[in-house]
Amino acid sequence: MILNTELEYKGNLFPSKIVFYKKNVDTLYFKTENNVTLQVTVERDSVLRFRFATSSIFENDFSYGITMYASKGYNKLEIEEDKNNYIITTSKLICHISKLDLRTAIFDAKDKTLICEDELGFHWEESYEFGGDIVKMSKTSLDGESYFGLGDKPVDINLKGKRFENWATDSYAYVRGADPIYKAIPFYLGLHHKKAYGIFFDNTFRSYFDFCQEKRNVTSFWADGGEMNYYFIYGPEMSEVVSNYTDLTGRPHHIPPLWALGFHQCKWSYYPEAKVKEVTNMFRELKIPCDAIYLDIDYMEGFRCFTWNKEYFPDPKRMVKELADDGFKTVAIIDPGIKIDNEYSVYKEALEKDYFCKRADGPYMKGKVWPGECYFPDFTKPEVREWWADLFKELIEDIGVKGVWNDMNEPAVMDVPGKTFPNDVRHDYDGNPCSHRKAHNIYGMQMARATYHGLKKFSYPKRPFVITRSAYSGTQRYTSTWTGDNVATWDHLALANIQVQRMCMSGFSFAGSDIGGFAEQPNGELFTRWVQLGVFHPFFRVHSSGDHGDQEPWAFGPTMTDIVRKFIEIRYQLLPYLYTAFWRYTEDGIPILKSLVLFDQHDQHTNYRNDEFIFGEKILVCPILEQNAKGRRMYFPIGKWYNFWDNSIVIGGEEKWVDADIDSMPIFIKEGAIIPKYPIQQYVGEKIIEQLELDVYFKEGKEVSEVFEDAQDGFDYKKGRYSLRNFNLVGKTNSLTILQFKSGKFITTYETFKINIHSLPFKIKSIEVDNEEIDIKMLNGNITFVITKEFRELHIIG
Ligand code: MIG
Repeated sequence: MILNTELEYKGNLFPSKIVFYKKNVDTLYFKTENNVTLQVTVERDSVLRFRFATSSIFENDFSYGITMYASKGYNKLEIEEDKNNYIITTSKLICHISKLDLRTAIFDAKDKTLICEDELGFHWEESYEFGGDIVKMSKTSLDGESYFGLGDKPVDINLKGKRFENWATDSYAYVRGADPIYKAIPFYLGLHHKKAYGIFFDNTFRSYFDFCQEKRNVTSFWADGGEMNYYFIYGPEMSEVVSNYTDLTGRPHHIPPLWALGFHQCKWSYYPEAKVKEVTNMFRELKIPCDAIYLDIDYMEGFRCFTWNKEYFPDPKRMVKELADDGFKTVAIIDPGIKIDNEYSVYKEALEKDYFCKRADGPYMKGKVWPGECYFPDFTKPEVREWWADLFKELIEDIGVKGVWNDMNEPAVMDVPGKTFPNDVRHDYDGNPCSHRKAHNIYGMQMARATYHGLKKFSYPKRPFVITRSAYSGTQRYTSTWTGDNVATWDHLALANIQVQRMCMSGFSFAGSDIGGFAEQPNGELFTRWVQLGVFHPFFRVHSSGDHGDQEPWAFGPTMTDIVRKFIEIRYQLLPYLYTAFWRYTEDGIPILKSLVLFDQHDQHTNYRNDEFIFGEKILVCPILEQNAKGRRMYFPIGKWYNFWDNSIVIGGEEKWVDADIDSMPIFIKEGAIIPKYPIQQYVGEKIIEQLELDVYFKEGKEVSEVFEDAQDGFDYKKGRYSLRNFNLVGKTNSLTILQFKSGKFITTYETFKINIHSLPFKIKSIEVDNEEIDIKMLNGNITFVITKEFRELHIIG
């Protein structure tokens, strides 16, 4: 063993002065005297990519994070030089590259303000043990700068003052501040002087981010290997940064089937079949809406993936059909570990075809998981992913399972240090062979990707539904996700709120938490408060580990059951609203939940808020996070808000007390909003929608709302078979006008809108629909009437 490597240790190394410069269309190369090359690619006017090679030899340019659909192209590209710098100008950015040492400074092209500047900039340390470099970058933290994003970190929204690590880790019962947990999303946003930018460090090795923890005014990031390869993404709006980031790393390939936005009930585990039926029957009996029921690991034969325990589930196909007839979609778990068992066909086939991961010297990567000793498919090999996808044929096509849940894909291994594969495990990495050091953070993503392709193939013509626990940037293209094994505590409720918001601003909106807590048991109050929050999470699932008591909506007595039902019903009413937000997210990458800072970065008060968020575009929500609370203080963003429960108006821009006993929670609607609602259904598709309700909230001024609908599943919407309605509301002191613009070829099942006007500042004299006067009926100060869905202009005159 080499005990002293000091001779090899050269410390931090830095680029020296530029001696050569070359431009090739959109890419510039700067080479230094000490043989470092910086490659700058102008991806778009607002997106620059920086790559450094310390011996001027770049790696094969391959990324799992970047989507092939990322847009390219810019309107302007000028290169100049002055005494000290090369200067790159696009229509959005000016980037200085120092001739002395490759340090960069980026400015807003419009007003020339400094957005982001290198402190030491790029530097590196040679890695004696593994070869290659430990690559490092440091940036100056500007005056009043705050930091956000970074995927799933269970800490306050604003990351300033903290250091993080990205290394996907199984984290049973993690605590506040635990780091790293299940996901590795090396993307952050910086915000200062009301302008925001983002940095995506596309390096899959273990990476680190320090936001002014080590040094008060320095932010840095580094990785154990690979290249310093990062994208600078300009806003200046935070939502534009996220949208540009998801343009690079991708948006979901399609909107989820509508049922996937309903309520999901899960537990580790519901078995045998009679238990599953008991649970689903109870939902229907108690009239609590529910769309999905989950089968955790015990449905399998000795935890062998793609098998069934025939004692517990003698006829899965029949059961799944019966559940489907009752409106339940069955979702089944599939883990990566394949049991070593010569009688097991999946194992035998993978062994024969050489699909399992191996150690450096040749043995298979053997690890203990639920089935006992296992081998693990190398999902980083295209052929293995195809094989894996095909394994779903029976489960999906024959048995009729509608969704698959990928767990343990960090990958998790039991009873070993580090809880995962050793570093020396080899991976194909799509033809770029490497060790687990490089493949670890994308292993789960590639498993979810292969699963997604299997489901896509065998669910056709319906849309696939997948959930994953581990993820790297870009995983949002294939799957939904949850925040892993949380705990039934009030603090975890607060964390769930933050974690899901942060996932949304990290480009991954289809996220939720284990409602009620996975470990330990909530009391009825905590469970109910958690369901209330879950109503406003993109992924809405109750899950818990079996050994801590029951966590079904009825497990906490009739009072809580009634409240929980009432809130799940709100979710079902809001389905067209949420579906529209999903469609916006898949189209433009606009986060489905907007933390207040993302909603209004110009209002300084929002920069350190954690609890309040905007659901979709128009609904302000603030969960109750304390026991015995009868309400709470919350910050209202600037603007006017209607209390969802009583239509009272709140003027934003300050903190206020809001009453919210256990049967209520703070929900507010942005003035001018038009909120589409479906009738309450026990599951998606239970009823044919015969009328769309539109809740209209008056505003003096203008506001645009939209509602997107289609067949609720399938791919026809991509061919234009959707219905998009834009509502332009204009309110004046004595009138309210709504203009409707419709596009798309889908014909909705309903013919009429039920319009509910929530408070008007004037008395109605008449209502005209396309210039024809209609009769009106007054209901407790609210005005409700029915009009044709084809209306073009609704005019309410005071
Ligand atoms: O080692 O499948 O996070 O949701 O219920 C535990 C059993 C394995 C961890 C998941 C959890 C799931 C559980 N799994």
